[in-house]
Amino acid sequence: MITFLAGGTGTPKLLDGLGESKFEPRETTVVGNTGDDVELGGLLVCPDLDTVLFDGGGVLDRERWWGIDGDTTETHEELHRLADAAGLDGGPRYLSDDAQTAGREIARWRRFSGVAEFMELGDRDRAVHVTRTSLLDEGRTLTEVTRVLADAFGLEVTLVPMSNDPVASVVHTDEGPMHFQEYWVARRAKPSVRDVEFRGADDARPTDAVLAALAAPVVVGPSNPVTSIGPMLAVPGVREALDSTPVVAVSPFVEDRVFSGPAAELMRGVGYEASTAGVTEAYPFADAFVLDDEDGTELDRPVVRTDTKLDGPDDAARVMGAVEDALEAVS
Ligand code: FO1
Repeated sequence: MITFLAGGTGTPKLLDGLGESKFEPRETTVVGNTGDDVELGGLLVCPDLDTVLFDGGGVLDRERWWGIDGDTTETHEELHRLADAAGLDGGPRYLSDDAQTAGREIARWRRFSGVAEFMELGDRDRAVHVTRTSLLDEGRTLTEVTRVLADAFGLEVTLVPMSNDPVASVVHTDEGPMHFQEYWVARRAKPSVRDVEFRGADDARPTDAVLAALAAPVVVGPSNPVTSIGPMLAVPGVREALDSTPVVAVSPFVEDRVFSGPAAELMRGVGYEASTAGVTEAYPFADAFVLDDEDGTELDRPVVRTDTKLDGPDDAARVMGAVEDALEAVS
């Protein structure tokens, strides 16, 4: 058994190397970040779960690493196809009386109007959000809904959200607090970051599935340590679980250079150096690291070096090989 902590694009890109590795997809659990999630026009959008979902299902737009490749406007047909694929009965599916009047707790602190929708939702992508949100409204947990969607997309790995409770990544900037998606998609990471808050995390619980997954050796892929991995670490019990199991982390930096995304600004914003050294400080539970060949950072923990660029399946297989070697050194 092996568990990956995934958010953004770094870990999903690494997961492309699973097929070439000694890790069995059927014995692999991917714990997905949900701090990035938003409710948009009443639909719960879970970008980090969906990247793994779409990649595993072979439909990911691999230029952007989000959304569905070649998405169209055939929303209605897609909703029916997806419901069929998931084995869900047709409608009308009237929600319980309680649900008609109660707000959706999972969407707390991240609700946006759909007017002038600030994130682009493709039509087939939207069908996933409609299905997810509707199943939540029918009373299923995010973990259960994610399993239904994973079956519909034919995922080999087990994909679980980090919690069934709401945790919202709120970036505190010089222009005020804003949800991560507003900071990243609408503002293109322009405002300067003063802090990052994981609102709701103190009251959130890791699910039994997450705790069981964290009893296995864990790989923290080269995701953004602050907004992709940070929300998971903020959920009570997760750090303790990581302290008690072998953990290998792949640095998303080459010394102080980052491959993509706003990781550097966010790291500085929360008081870490924007570098591999900062990542090792953020991950005190990591027993070993995979660093780039050109990364000379000296560590007090075992290091396996390789070219950590992830531009395709060959790269992913190579970095996954380094992860295997690092895990062997600490297991
Ligand atoms: N990223 C963008 O830069 N612009 C978008 O309009 C956008 C829409 C979007 C819709 C669904 C989805 O699952 C992801 C989407 N993303 C978009 C990516 C997303 O903002 C981030 O890259 C992730 O949250 C980081 O993990």
